[in-house]
Amino acid sequence: MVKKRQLSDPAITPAVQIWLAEQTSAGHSRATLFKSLRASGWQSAQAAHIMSLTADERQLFDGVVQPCQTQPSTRMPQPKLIFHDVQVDGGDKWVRVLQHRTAPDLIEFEGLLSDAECDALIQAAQPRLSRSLTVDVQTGGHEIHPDRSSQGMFFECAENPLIVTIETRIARLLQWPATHGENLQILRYPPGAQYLPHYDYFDPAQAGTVELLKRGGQRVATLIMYLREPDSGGATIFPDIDLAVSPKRGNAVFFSYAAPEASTLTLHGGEPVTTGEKWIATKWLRQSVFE
Ligand code: PD2
Ligand code: ZN
Repeated sequence: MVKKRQLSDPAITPAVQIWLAEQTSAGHSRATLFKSLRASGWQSAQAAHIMSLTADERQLFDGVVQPCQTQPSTRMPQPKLIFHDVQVDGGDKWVRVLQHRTAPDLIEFEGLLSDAECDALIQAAQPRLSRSLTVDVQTGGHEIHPDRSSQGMFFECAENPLIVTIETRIARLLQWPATHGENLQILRYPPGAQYLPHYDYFDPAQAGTVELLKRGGQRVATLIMYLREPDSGGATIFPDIDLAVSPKRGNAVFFSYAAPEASTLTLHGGEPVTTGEKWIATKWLRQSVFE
């Protein structure tokens, strides 16, 4: 019979913590790690505690709910603003809030990423760039589209320690599990490149949406992080609320949409870069586990 371990068991630290960090860096999913802990004798609540899982994740990894259940979540990604909206806990650092709006829920952050992190992301992405695709709303697949003239790539989930660090910080900052998001995307906009105004959620009226929702449900929020600022142009604009966010290196803009509707006022676009190059990283958050 498998020995039941206690939360106070000294084996939890540091050995388990080191094992967890190594397995995460090796790219194993949180679900896989949870199952390994369970197989080696940890109770579900203990394994969830060790991995800091949310109640939803624990249920999902325990098989109580199915990954593709698409009932809308009542929770939303939502940074916990403290000290009168001045900063947010990112786990390994505090991140300053430059502005906070409520219709839509939108926050502009300062210094979410360090200069070294921005450079490392650009350097790792550069050799892997190709012309950015947009979602084909008819089929749920992807296509080249004139509305989007940037180049981009996706990192693998937890593909290296830098990605793990950034994903972990984002999860803490937005209070949303790292499992409930698409892989980090990098985009490069040379002069003239832009992203015409659009919504990031999948339009329920389009035929391809059923297919897209099978992987993690709807998108519920977007985090755009600026890695390199162009010399001119390239602001992220929100036409419905008359807002333009400057693409300042290390900063980020977060906005959420509780329903896939234009009434969320989350229409947004990337203005053409006029001189220099703009680089961003985008994280799209989903209702449930994206696998
Ligand atoms: O680069 C931007 O400013 C931008 C604008 C609109 C990025 C996205 N959307 C996106 O990545 O969804
Ligand atoms: Zn967008």
